[in-house]
Amino acid sequence: MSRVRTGRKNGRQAVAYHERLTKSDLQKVYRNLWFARVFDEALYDAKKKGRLRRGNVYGSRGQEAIIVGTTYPLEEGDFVSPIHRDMPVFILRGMTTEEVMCQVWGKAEAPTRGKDSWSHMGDISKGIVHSTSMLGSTIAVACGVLWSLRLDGKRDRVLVAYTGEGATATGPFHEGLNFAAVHKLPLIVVVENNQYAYSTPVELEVPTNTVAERAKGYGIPGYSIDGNDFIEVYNTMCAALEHARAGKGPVLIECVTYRLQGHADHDETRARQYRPVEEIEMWEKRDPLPRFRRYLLSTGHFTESELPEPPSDVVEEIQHAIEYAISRPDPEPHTALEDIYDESAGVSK
Ligand SMILES: Cc1ncc(C[n+]2csc(CCOP(=O)(O)OP(=O)(O)O)c2C)c(N)n1
Repeated sequence: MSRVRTGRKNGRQAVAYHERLTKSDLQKVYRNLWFARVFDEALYDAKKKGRLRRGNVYGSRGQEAIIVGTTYPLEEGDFVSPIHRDMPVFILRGMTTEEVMCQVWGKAEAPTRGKDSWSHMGDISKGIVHSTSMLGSTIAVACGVLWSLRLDGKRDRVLVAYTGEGATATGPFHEGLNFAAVHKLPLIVVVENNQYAYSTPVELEVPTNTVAERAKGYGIPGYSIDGNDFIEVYNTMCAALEHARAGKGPVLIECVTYRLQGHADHDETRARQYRPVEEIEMWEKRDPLPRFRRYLLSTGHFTESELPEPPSDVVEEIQHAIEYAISRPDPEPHTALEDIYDESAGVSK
């Protein structure tokens, strides 16, 4: 059985930033959590029914509290660098649901105009850094973005770089974090420790007790927290943002979680080959969505009927965007060689 770890806060008591969230904030958070869940379910369903024939679906089921808890406290002008399991981050940071669905379906009007699919896109005007295929290099690219912002005098812009625990075992992750720490760049590394890098369990990727301990080598704060608890993710993120904006350098947040399905749609884990059934069942009980709903009900400010599962407008928005994407034209073959080189940068074909 894999070494399943529950969140630990490294002995620090987080500040209760969540107490400043209004009822309307909490309602938005609830909606965003469901948005991520329905987004995931709708794409798996489309793939299964043969409506989506290109690429793979890499889901975030079980990891929604990380997606929402790390994006909710961000400000305009902040940057994110999502990876394959963070598709809702693109939308929560300003891309439209239609744009993202066009990317998934490889359509002509998609951000990469059909040249790539899934998360291999970005929009720097919205602070969304194009995700790199080579895992771990996200951190090195993030350093480049932050260095360029520093040269432009924009020192208070924070970049949140997402990564899996498996990717923390790559070279560029360590080189990037070292550079960020030496130069005190405002980088927040969110490690989504979902216990497996495809089928490789965390203990074969990380020799320390927690991923957060890796931060010690760079002299930066490292937190190991419960990634299935929105409140804990939100509070830790707010503290990290204060640290980074104050010019004190990077922070590493290990969000301990579990992906409640296979690595992608092509990994059904049908035979439960590499994950014990009891382990899956234990994590299903920690599902972040019912957990946040229970929290809202316990505050006494919400009634059952105010918290539908899922909210109908979420389902409508996602279904509408899928139908829109399917109805849009594919790219023309002659566009395949367009936008390959940035000729303004003096690179010739
Ligand atoms: C350097 C590199 N090696 C291998 C791959 C293929 N690959 C894509 S996702 C993945 C699993 C990554 O695991 P982890 O970093 O823990 O993230 P998770 O998928 O669990 O969210 C692998 C091996 C890759 N994209 N880049």
